[in-house]
Amino acid sequence: MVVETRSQVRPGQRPPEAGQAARPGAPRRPPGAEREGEGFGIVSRSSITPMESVRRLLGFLAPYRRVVIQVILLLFATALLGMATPYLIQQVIDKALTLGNLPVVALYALGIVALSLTNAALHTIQRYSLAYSVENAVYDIRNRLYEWIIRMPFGFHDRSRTGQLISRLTSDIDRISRFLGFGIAELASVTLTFLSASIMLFRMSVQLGLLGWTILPPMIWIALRGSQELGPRFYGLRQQFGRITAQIQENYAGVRVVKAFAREQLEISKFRRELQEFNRRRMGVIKIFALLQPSMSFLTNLGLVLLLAVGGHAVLQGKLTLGQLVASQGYMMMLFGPIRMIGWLMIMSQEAIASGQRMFEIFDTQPEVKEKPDAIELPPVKGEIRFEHVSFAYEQDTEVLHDCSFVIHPRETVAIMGATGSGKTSIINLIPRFYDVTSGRVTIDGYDVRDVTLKSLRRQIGTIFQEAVLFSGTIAENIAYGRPDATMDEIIAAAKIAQAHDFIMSFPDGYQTRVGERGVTLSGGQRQRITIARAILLNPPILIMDDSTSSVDIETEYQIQQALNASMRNRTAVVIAHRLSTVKNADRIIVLDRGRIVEEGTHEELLALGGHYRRIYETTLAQQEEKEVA
Ligand code: DGT
Ligand code: MG
Repeated sequence: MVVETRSQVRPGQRPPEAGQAARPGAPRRPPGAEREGEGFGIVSRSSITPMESVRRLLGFLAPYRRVVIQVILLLFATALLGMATPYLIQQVIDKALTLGNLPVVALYALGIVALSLTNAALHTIQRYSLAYSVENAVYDIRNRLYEWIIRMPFGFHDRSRTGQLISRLTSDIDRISRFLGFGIAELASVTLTFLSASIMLFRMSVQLGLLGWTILPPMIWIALRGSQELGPRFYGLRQQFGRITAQIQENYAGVRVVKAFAREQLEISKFRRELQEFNRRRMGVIKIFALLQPSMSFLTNLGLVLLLAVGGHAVLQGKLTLGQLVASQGYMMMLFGPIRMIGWLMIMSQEAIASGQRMFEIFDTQPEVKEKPDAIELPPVKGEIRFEHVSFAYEQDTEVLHDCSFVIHPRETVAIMGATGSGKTSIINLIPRFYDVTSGRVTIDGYDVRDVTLKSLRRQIGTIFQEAVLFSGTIAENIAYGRPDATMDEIIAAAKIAQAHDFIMSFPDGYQTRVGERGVTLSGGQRQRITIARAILLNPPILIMDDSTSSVDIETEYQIQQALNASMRNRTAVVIAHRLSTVKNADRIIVLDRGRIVEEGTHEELLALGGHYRRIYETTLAQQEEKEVA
């Protein structure tokens, strides 16, 4: 399957944002913007064969096999019962109507009604059983998918626009569910009907059977041609629809930027163009339909006329009864009906198989960061972090850290400094093993982080990310995210250390104030203090913090600083520092330059050295000092 990689926002159309241009290839992107040529890194040409896809899709039905067998039996029963109606009509005409025997006519009529009722009842049970097993199977698929996505490591989520991935997979699952829930059963029923109607027709009259079969080839040809034409057109239509939704989503997310740069008109005309293209493609589909259905009807009617001519002739010659002629007409309709369906079913099956290929491809992706089968529990640590000749690359051949070695002692506070893009975030990402080193090793209390279970490792490391992420829920729930069992007292204690208690209490609902979607809007500084409280509540022996540069007022900055100082006490702390106050508080400073450690020491030592640190100090930190004094 082809993966759409066309960027929705072309470089020239991106409104220039401060700082964005300064860092080509930087990982942070404006909301909604996609790097040119970026895909999911998966499924360009599937390694999963269509057969395997079908086999594995059916595998999802395996737990419900008893119901599935019931469905198959019911399918047989209904197909066979369906064959009885024309036969009964034949009997009623030949044995009763032509002889004027009304009571027998009534008897047959009752028989036909009873048969239809039975058939309808069996159909209902069959539909319901099928839906039961398929809905359960699809439930299993969705669950597995969610679990899989949430368990995938950072690297995967960096590569894929997760939102798009999920929406793509949702539509794949829809297609799979339609195929399992309707397609397969219909395919089976159509085939059964076709075969038994053929047999019945030939039994009525070989001549009429042959006649029916001569109409079949052109019908099948039209059906298959139609599905060949429609398949790619449908695909194109969906792609275009995806483009439209993506644009709506992006403009919605970036509506402030659109307005700020007065680009409304441009966005509107862009949207109009996409919509026109959508309409054009829709008309293409409708055109095929407009040709397809009338030609099918024409062939069906042609078949009927021929049947009347040939069959009527036979009746007049006494070779065929009137009842047999009428029944033959019924069987011929049953013969043609499936052909009209077959094109549809082909498209549906092909799509579902392709969706299955895509889905299984994803399920088969091996995560880069994987627990060893014999990983041990990391015992409670003192908090010594050691980097030994660590090199690291997000993508092959572009190393962002080169041969980094350093030791952070238990309870030490170390600040990492360096220009933007120098690799600060990358360094601390390696400690909780969000990524794996390319060479060298990272150890905690002597344990290689790759030898221990991820859970036992991450439980002992409190992480405060560069971006403060809060979930929909109350403030209390957000603070207790890592420890849902925490008591209210513990939550409040953590919030106090993080300097968050006072502003939380200023809300009418206090700790029960809802944040996130449809909740109160918090300022950057407030959000950050909540995430600090979240990390403190874990009471981890190691705390790592990616302090954001977000400019806050002096008062907030002071409070965040207090929060940090308090939270770093009594544990190993690694802080990416942008503020002089943080740097001065650190026991030691590590200076990074383009992925290399260039200097290491205390504030005074590094100033005296007169190298990188001194330059950073003179250009940025000293100004902060002036601001603080002022
Ligand atoms: P900051 O936060 O702007 O002050 O910069 P740092 O020092 O935290 O830089 P960092 O570690 O985010 O980036 C170091 C280099 O690695 C930079 O050239 C961009 C690149 N990089 C960062 N994240 C990713 C990623 O997810 N994928 C790829 N391919 N490259 C990345
Ligand atoms: Mg960073």
